[in-house]
Amino acid sequence: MSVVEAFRQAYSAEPTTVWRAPGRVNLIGEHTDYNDGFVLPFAVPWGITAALSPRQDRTIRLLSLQSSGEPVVISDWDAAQGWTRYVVGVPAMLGERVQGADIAIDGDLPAGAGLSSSAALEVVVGSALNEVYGLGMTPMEIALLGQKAENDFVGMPCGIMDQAASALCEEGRALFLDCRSLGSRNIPLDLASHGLRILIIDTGVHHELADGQYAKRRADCESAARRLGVDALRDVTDLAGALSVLQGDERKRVQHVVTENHRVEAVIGLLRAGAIAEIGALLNASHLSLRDQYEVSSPELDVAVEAALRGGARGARMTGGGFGGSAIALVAEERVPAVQEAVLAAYEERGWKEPRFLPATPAAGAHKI
Ligand code: GAF
Repeated sequence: MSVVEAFRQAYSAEPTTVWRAPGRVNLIGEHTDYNDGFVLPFAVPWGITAALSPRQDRTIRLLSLQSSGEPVVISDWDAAQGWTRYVVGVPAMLGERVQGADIAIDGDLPAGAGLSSSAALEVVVGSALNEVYGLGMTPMEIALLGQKAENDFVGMPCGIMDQAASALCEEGRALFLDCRSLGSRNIPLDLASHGLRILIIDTGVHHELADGQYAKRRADCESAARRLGVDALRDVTDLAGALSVLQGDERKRVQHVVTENHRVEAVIGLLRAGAIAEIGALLNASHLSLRDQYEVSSPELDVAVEAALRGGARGARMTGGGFGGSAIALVAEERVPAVQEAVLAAYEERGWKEPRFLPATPAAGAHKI
């Protein structure tokens, strides 16, 4: 059943609008967004579709095609439970500018793959509310609203990357975002004409503790910035000098963030030069830095990356927050079967659950359908 049919059946009315917002993978620029740095995500072909009508009271009725039964009726927004908080958090952050809504949602993002279903949910709801309540928000303002819902309502201290990717990406392009100025450019990423593919390797694993670890990494960065007397790690220009006054975790986090920002800029330079295949070494360096300096990888991600490279990938790295989720591998078309076989064999050897492979083609950001 389509989301519009589900809406009609549940609420006996036509929806006022229907929007779709995608998930994302991040090509490079990991754990840099909340350090005012650079990121380069692109939207994936999977996402969340929402049919929505405004209501005259402050009630949200919410139906998901992925959970059976009747719509959930939420009148006390603060008391919303579980995944519904990602939805309700959005109108909650808009205060008196909105009333309630009847919503039906349908998602085709692979669950638990770390492809930002939460950001897609926030952005799709924000986009639809923006239209029906005539709020006049730009896509970046919708992204910031989604981030605020996640930070202040859900309680996850994420940066802006995922919501910005979901709101601003364009088909066939990656989004180069300066997370301080919020200036962005859509950079062509024409993999097919170079005979390349980006393969998502979904490890199917999500380690507990991840959320606390994310907050801890962010706190490490903020305390290191204070110690260095800079507003954010983006401002560290003398890496050797910074490392000489830092110790332990702060030292490692700074090493990652500063070098990762340079890697994003280097990838941008190569993409502009039409040298996509050459970004592989930078993807590899990013992974090692996330594994050894930022300490957010996992055995499943490391094995996926190492096996992909053994199978002939041009580069590979974990993508997203880490501690499980997905890795990406840049692979020449003809090497795709060999890369998949190498990863499958490595997982089988360890008795791990089979990973899933998904081809990632850069897709469009949020749009009305
Ligand atoms: C998660 C967060 F939500 C993003 O803001 C970003 O920090 C990412 O981890 C790491 O780059 O997806």
